Amino acid sequence: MSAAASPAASSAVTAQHSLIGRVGSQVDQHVAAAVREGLVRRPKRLPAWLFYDAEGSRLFDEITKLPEYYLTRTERAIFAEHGAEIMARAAGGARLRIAELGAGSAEKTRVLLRAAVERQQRVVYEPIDVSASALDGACQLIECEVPGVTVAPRVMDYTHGDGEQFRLGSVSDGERHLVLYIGSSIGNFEPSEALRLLRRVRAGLQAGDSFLLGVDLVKNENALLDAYDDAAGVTAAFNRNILVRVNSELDANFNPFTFAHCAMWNRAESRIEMHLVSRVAQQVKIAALDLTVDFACGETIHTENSYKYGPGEAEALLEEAGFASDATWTDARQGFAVCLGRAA
Ligand code: AVJ
Repeated sequence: MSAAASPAASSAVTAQHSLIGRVGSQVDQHVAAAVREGLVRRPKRLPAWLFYDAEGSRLFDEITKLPEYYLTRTERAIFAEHGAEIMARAAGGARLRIAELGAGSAEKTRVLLRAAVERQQRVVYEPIDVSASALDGACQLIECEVPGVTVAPRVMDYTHGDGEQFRLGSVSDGERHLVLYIGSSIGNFEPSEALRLLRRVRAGLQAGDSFLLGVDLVKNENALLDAYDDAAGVTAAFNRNILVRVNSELDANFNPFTFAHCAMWNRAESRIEMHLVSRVAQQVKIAALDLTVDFACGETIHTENSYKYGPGEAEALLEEAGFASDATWTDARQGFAVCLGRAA
């Protein structure tokens, strides 16, 4: 269809496409609403959770192995070195049940679970995720790979609402919960949202329970930028994959290569921002939304914030959320911090 087609003809085509889109495959209304809301506003944005379809999750896993992406390996090294001490402090003489916000497919969760098994022979591990599918598979693997672990997955939305949603199962006498929120996942939240999330978690815990938070630290700007703009282009592919996903799920016609991957350090907000910058003036049709989106040359879609914490900031956040800051572990280069908060 040519760009010069009449408005009437073009909207007829749009309507037909949207019909095919709805009949042929189901449109996820949560995705549809987020894309519409994000692309009609100025500046345009798309929420970072949209990255994680199957291909996006695969690309993220690839990112964690890149030489520039120090976060995962640094946190894993902290767990490997201090796992026993982390467990001892969290347990305080009791037995631990370990919950994790976000499905723990990651190898670094296993490092902590091994440290727990070492201490108490058996441990119940409760991965918590908004999506049941994220909890399948990967979590069950942990039972096989770390003998002594029993996996009890729970579907819960801990990112929204008044906190009523976040309730851990009650523990027996002599047991305490340790909730993990690791991997710098908190970095995607604005400071006010991060505080709300931690307060919600705190409200679901009992005195004596604890919370382990992994945060990325402010550091040399080039090291930060490299981690989000790697030489192999994996992060660029991860960023563009959000457009590929919109194409397939909402029957859109983005050409991902007309958008440049851009990572920048926003010093004032202490965050890395990822954007997709339109290289040309263009129009994109999103058939399932019956929406046409105009892009000026150089216009961006803001796809992610990744907040970096300064010294003492994560501890202050824990305290503000109602935890007593118990201990912090970092690597020798102060690249990443793991903070333990206790529900007093
Ligand atoms: C999964 C949110 C921790 O912010 O570093 C990696 C996501 N984005 N590269 C991060 C991400 C680009 C990651 N988190």
